[in-house]
Amino acid sequence: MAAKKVKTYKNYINGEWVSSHSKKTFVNCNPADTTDIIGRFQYSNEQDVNDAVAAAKAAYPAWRMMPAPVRAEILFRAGEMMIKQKEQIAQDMTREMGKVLKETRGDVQEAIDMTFFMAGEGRRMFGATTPSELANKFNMTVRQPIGVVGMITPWNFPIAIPSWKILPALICGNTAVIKSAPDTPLSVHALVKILHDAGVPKGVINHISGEGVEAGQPLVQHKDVKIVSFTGSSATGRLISEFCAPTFKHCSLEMGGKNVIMVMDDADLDLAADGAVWAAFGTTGQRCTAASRLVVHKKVMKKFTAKLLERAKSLRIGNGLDAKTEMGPVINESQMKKILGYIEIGKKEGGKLLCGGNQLKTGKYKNGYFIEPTIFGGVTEKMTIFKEEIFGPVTALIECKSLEDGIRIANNTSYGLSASIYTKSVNSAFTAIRDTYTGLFYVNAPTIGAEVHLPFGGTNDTGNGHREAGQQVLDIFSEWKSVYVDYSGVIQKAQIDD
Ligand code: UN1
Repeated sequence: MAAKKVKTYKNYINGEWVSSHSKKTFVNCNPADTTDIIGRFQYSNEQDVNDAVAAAKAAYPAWRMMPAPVRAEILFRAGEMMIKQKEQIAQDMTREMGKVLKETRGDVQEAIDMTFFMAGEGRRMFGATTPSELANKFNMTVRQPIGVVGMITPWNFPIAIPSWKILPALICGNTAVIKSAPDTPLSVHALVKILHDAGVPKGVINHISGEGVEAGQPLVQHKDVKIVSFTGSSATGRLISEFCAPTFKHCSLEMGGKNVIMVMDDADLDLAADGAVWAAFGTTGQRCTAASRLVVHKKVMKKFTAKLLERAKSLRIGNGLDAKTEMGPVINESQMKKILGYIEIGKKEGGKLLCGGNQLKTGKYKNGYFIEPTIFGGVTEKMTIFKEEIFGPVTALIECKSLEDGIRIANNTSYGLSASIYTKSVNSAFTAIRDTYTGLFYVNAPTIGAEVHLPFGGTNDTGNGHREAGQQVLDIFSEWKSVYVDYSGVIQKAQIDD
């Protein structure tokens, strides 16, 4: 039988599709069936990074000078093209990343939303005008772009997260180089191709595929890269922030989570169980917003657990391209091993395995990376599975005695991305909104599902104070300039008494 021809995809540098100087490629395969090869991608190295940054640097002056509404027109065109290609991109994304089609369509939709939102910013990007202390003087603030942005993106939202970075960076007038995650270069390739076709000038956006050490690190450390925007683990984020420190490079980090759903004794338990299953097992638990801690009031623990187990056990696991599938595989072998390792630790440390816990390896699962939806009961705050981000289909039930106890447990984490409460009491809801130290909070809704026009990010080890999405993202990709215009014609001295 003739082997199926595997397509080789190229880097995108200075408006052209080019091979890596390394002359090496890597294979991208479907995590639901590793015999299904998506394509070969460039194994980029420092020379490729240098080319891409040089192209971005050269393109910057003209792009900066293009009026923002004109830049926006190009982005609007890109958004329209994305709508047309949504289904194809989603199908490809399910093949390369594994999550179910409904979710990959959502991923593309999030990129579409971000494109239109940021294109709109082309006619806003508001600064402030404000009175002056002095007569005949006008004060205002304006945003200014910064230069070349280096972006490092993860595999769990293969197009949405790149769009959160590329679109705001471009609308502000910066140019960019993106290094895609080794597991999902095709989705970034598709996004960059659309930007190319929509008319983004050469050099404004550049894409290189490859690994962290060979391609990511030289990008972060490149002297002409002025801003680094990263989404990934806290460990890598810490390294990146150290690389950026010596030259005071701007650095925006979006990292891990150990998100929590609090279920109070007055909650609608069916609604809460539906939310917990979606937040814990949607995207196979591979969202930074996934609910890996379920803090449940002791009065309803038994009832809630029964409802949760019933739902989790009935989830249909399989290839995300099959419309009936509700949960796909995990991304790759090393992640699978890591997750299974956490399950072992959970058992050893005394967690009670209530369902799942196993790799699925026979029949239709035999060529993929499948793990059952896994729920631990009786989890305490000392256990590793309470503390560490697992990034897989594993969640933990922890008992609380009251609202205050629940909030205390929720806050007992080194992260701080997303939290939620299920309750019918407006007083409990507002108390939890106020006292839970996270960047996102949901009432009677799961921890996942942020919308693009609100700021996204977290506290503690989840971030370094920045917010992506919302208008707040513009603060990552531009700098404020305070402008004073004195039209008095005489010397006026601020803060000096006559
Ligand atoms: C992520 O997992 O890194 O709120 C992003 C959500 C999605 C984005 C998740 N809109 O779950």
